[in-house]
Amino acid sequence: MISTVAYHVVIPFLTVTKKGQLFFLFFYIDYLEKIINSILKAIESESVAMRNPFALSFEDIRFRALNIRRNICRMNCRAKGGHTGADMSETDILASLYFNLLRYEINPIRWQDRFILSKGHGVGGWYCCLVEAGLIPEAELETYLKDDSRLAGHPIRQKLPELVTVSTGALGHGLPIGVGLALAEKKQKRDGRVFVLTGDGEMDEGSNWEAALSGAQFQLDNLYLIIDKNRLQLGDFTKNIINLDPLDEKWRSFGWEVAVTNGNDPKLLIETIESLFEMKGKPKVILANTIKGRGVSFMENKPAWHHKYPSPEELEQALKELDHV
Ligand SMILES: Cc1ncc(C[n+]2csc(CCOP(=O)(O)OP(=O)(O)O)c2C)c(N)n1
Ligand SMILES: [Mg+2]
Repeated sequence: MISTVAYHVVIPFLTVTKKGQLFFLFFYIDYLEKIINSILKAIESESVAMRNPFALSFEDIRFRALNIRRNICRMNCRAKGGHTGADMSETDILASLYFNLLRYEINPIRWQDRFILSKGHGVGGWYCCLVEAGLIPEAELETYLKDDSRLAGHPIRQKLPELVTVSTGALGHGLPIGVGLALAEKKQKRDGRVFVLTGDGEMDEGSNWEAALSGAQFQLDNLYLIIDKNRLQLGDFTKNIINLDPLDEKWRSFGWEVAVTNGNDPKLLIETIESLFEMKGKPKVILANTIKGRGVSFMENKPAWHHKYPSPEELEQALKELDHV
């Protein structure tokens, strides 16, 4: 209001003098520039308003998750490697993100929201999800873990620059980077959301708790941490290594909005995350209760399946079970 009066009344008044005219011209150009910039910003923010390119129903997401699980088992058996238990644990979370929650465009790929797989060892599940979304050719899964393949044992940004936000594998880095990305969105007045997926054992890394402090300090309500809470880590149950519970109280005390849900049920997971979208002023953490090895009876809840691949006989059995889920 004050600047409007200045521009339209005071400065034109000064134009009665020669110096005043120059002064007026200078400020009027500045004024016009501000208006044009604000219009450009409005157009820009309008043009990045994206949707999920699939927006699938819960039933369809479950179907996609089954395909992903089948591909994980086939791929790990063929490659004689991979973290099968970790891959199968996170599958429903990834399917819910890529087929419903994340806002992005395909052909060409453009992201409004960002995803970081902080539990980088679960990359096999992620590649299979990207195949399901048509973002990686299915035949390329045959190259998994081979020399020079784009599909390395942990996500490498240089190999898949359009798909991998940041290379991960050393646990405890995804959330701190997510804090930086979410803060950048705010500073640049964009409304992208940042989703970070970690394991529960990963919470042993102190860097997560520093990021928790910063996320709350900067009021990053565009930051969503999903913890794949399968109660297992590398060789044992998390409670036997470092007991994290009550994890919800810990996050609440750090100033985060906390939601607890079933991370193997796309309907509950999506509804829970959507209910957080309008909450302002705090970052959000979703404690997604999951089963490690989910979908195949002999893999479920077994520490040994953290970093184990199915034999051809086990693959046959696994595929039979996945046909009847
Ligand atoms: C900094 C660091 N320390 C140790 C490891 C080795 N490591 C790989 S996976 C894993 C266990 C992770 O457990 P969790 O976070 O619960 O993931 P899950 O596989 O259960 O989903 C460990 C310790 C690592 N990758 N990075
Ligand atoms: Mg775990």
